[in-house]
Amino acid sequence: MTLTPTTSAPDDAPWWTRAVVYQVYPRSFQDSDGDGVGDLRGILQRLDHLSALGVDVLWLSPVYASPMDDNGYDISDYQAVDPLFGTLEDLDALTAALHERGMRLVMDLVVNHTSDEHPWFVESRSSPDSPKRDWYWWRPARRGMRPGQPGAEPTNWGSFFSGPAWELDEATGEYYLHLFSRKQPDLNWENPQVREAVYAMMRWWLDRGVDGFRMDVINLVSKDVAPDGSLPDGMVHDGPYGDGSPAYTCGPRIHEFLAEMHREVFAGRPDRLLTVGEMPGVTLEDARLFTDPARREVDMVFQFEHVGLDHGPGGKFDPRPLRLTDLKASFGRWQAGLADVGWNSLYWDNHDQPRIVSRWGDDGRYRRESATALATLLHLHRGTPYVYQGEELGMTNAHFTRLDQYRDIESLRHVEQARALGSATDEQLLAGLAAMSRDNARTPVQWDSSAHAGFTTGTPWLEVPPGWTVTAEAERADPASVFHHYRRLVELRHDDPVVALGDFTMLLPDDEHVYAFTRSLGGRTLLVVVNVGGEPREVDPGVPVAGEAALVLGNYADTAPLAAGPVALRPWEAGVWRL
Ligand code: ISL
Repeated sequence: MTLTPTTSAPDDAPWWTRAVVYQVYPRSFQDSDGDGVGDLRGILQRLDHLSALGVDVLWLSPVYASPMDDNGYDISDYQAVDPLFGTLEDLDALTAALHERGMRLVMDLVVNHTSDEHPWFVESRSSPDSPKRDWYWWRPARRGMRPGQPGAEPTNWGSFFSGPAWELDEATGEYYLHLFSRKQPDLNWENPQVREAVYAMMRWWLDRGVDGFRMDVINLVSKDVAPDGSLPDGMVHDGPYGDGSPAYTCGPRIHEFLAEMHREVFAGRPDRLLTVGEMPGVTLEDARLFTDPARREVDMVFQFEHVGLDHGPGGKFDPRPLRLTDLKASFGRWQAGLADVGWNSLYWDNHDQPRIVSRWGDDGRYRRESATALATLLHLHRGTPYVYQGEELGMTNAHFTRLDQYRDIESLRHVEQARALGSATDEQLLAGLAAMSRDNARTPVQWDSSAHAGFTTGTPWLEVPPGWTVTAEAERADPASVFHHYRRLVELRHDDPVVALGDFTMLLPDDEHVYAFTRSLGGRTLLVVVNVGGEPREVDPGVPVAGEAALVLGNYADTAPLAAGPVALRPWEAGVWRL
């Protein structure tokens, strides 16, 4: 694969091209007051950990006032901190402490929907004549049907969390749209007052000192709320619902809205800010438009192609093994597609995805090797890497054995729906959740070997995985650990412009076991070779090596310099060499 050479010179590239972002899911990071839920003061106590890792930005999942139907992604007051997490003063203290350490704070922006307890929605629902009625999507029952009659929903769309995407409001006899839970009504972005209210709130946060936003499902805000969705063979969402996604994924006015948001919120502000749009279903073509600096929409997007590669015919809870060649084809296409215009985000884990070491690595015998191999693979791509709390420790999935251990709304609704439809046995449900539930990433961060892994002195809201052994304390004490490997990857990106900005060339695209590529900039080239499996392998990456190539980074203590010819790799061995 030949790529267009990179035009950006290292010196004028934006700061975030050489930055690494660390995501904190506050509920599970560190509890400071013994109520079993993590909080802002807990984060403040652990900033040394972030400094030791060397990350540049903290992305904080929502801490706003919320009924917590979806752990804070259902917001009832955008300008208040939920008491569960602390106070606005605690947040200011966190911002200041991060700035003192040379880090930035990126807040989560959840404006596709609010909580149904947000005053905007309370007012909207109060009457069809409410001045805020049009701030949300209200529709009468389907023509010729009675409100509440099965199938009378205005469209046949399913919600992301099982069940229909419409909820009947008995009082007014109309339905409101909720792409997520019924407690997360969708805002109507067609209404300019809604957009202005959102922009004003964003400016308020920036004025307060935060450094940008991760924008939750921001590509869903422009919608064509009319057509029924096609009924898929496989279930996109559980149950007999149509797929509405063509009507709300990157809808008709999405680029206009994001350009407007940029003008109204970000224009003229210092370029220390960072914006990243979370965009399920975004295509590469659209991502180029969203991240083209000349268009001034967002700096980068989270795309979902690679994390969908192991979804089976029955959807995400019916996973299949990853084919490495599929991952190469996908990542390779995104690297090439955003080489001349735009920018990638790189991630394995977040609060919605299972843990990478359990998903595509080996969380038993080769936990350390596979976690570091997969980290090397990802971090040496071109783009801004995101590390999710605990990923840098090689934390594993939850390994729950009972359905009653789960807390996540998506998992619980999925179980409820499957039981109602009789579409899966409890054993099948348990297997699906064990592999894919969002709770896999949400178990408490394992700090030390004390009770509940040092996360809380109380009872954690979600159990620490039974049989857990990994701890931050042990990881930080061991120079060969997953933690120190992540630290070295961060350092390498800071220090070497080839890692930040070099061109990407995929090698061995048809090999099912070894992932290999080069990065080149200004005549300097790095070769990356990763054995993605527990068997030893020998491959010839097919790039000329004159004499010996020095090792830049390996995940075995004695990974050797590289000579011409085949490379012998031990289980999950990963190496970066300078050619
Ligand atoms: O995790 C998912 C279900 O498989 C995704 O579809 C997820 O819902 C989607 O990525 C959007 O995620 C974001 O918005 C949701 C919230 O529940 C997620 O936690 C958030 O990351 C609604 O706000």
